[in-house]
Amino acid sequence: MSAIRVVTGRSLLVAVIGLMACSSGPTTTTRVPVRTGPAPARTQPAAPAYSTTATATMHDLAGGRVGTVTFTDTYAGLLIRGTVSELGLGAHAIHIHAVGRCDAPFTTAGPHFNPEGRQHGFKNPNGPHLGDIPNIDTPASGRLTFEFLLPYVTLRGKNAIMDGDGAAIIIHTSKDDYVTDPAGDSGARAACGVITLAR
Ligand SMILES: [Cu+2]
Ligand SMILES: [Zn+2]
Repeated sequence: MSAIRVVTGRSLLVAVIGLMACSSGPTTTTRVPVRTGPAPARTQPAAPAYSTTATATMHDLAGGRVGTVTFTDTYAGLLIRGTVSELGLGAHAIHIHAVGRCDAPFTTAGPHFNPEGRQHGFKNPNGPHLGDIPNIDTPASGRLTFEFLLPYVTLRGKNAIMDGDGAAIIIHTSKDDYVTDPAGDSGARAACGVITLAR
């Protein structure tokens, strides 16, 4: 109880000093605007700089639809979420390629997205490409859902993958060894999706 009394006493003291300062200072009057009428409408907070989204529909070499991937710019990087099937059991490389074209056998998607001119692979001392992504691993059910965050890439901000010629996401037949330039010894391109900005 004594602690409360001390605090109350201090508050009073501050209030008294404040009053004295006001009365002893120059005679300026501070007018506090008094609002009349209805409250002003709240303005919406500014939209976040990173809120852009995009999607890609994955097709295999025969043109069959094998999955979808969504992309979202976040304050932490590019969030990638996907569901794929019909890829075959086991690990597969997955990368963002530099061109938004998926004509079988998907060579039109170009090399990995690589705006910094580095080599391929997380374990490569001269790497990685900014389009490199960790492997995905298809379970026995054949259906796989995955999520990745690429911290140095955006859709429309710094290191934007959606540049003049767009971008594609490709899944390979084999896994990425994370070191062999230029594509991690990951085999043929098995599925491809053109990344398309949401409208
Ligand atoms: Cu690739
Ligand atoms: Zn790469």
